[in-house]
Amino acid sequence: DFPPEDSDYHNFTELTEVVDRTVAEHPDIATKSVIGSSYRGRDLMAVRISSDVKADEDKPEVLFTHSQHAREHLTVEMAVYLLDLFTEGYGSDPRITGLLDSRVIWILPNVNPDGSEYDIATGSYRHWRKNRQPNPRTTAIGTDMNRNWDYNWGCCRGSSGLPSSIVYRGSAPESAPEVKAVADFVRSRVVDGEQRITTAIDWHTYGELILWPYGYTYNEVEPGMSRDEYDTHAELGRLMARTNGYTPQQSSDLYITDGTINDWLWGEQRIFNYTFEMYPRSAAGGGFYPPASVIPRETARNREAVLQFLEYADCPQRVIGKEA
Ligand code: 0X9
Ligand code: ZN
Repeated sequence: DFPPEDSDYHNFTELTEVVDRTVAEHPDIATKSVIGSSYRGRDLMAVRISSDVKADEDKPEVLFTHSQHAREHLTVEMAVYLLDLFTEGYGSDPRITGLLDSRVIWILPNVNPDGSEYDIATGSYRHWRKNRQPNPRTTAIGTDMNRNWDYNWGCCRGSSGLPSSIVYRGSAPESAPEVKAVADFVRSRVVDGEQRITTAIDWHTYGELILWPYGYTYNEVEPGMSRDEYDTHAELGRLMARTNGYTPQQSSDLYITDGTINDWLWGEQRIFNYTFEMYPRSAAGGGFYPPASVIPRETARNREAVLQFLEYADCPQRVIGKEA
């Protein structure tokens, strides 16, 4: 489990309890579904939050994915914060009430539960990143889920073909069962040929960054990313960054990556999307393991960014003055 001084962090059992309690207390607006299983058989949970004031067909959907990387435990706390923010805010905070009346929110609070649990199992952090899926013909365990998505997989030296690497891309796109399950879930939101999810944030640590696609190329405009689409990502990213003090930039400005969820969500699904790299800014702030005392501050720090993000979910291009 977490070390005693970090017991405010939620392990997977505690996270499941929070989810179950939240939906039990707010059955009118929150429902849990299990979208698949991890390699070791843990539930991959999705929480849907929305009111039924408006027909679903008229509501854009927003996706939040958390904890692709095992050691990035603060992102699970971000999911817990969002669950509470939306369910407690509905009916009491007019802005949140309006958003839940007009949007469908999907929170996937831990898409890599095997990795998270492995990271804390001995009581001392193991700095684990990948999932816990064995690889054939080697003792090296795990695939980096954020190199396993089916868009330009392995294209550009932004991942590794070696199972021992921390950025191992897996044996094939979606070879990680967790990635396959989340990708299937996203594909299942295509209704009548239209992807209902318009916008998404994938939560990571650390660096205090807001990153937008593509990660596989340094170019801003590429096949499938027009100037307006790039500018929409950049403008909305900068707008959100003004509220939390993070640094906004294209993903590849950090380093080249391929097979990430960001590139897949945009390249394959046309979902405007970001990676948020949470606290700390540098290793000095505790790296992947900041003290539990920062959880309230560093989750609430993203409140305004998330609410503005939801406000643009009906038409992200509005941020550059172009209603698509
Ligand atoms: O390398 C990653 O997967 C992310 N950073 S982390 O330190 N959390 O591992 C960054 C992914 C950013 N997205 C793209 N470059 N597309
Ligand atoms: Zn990460």
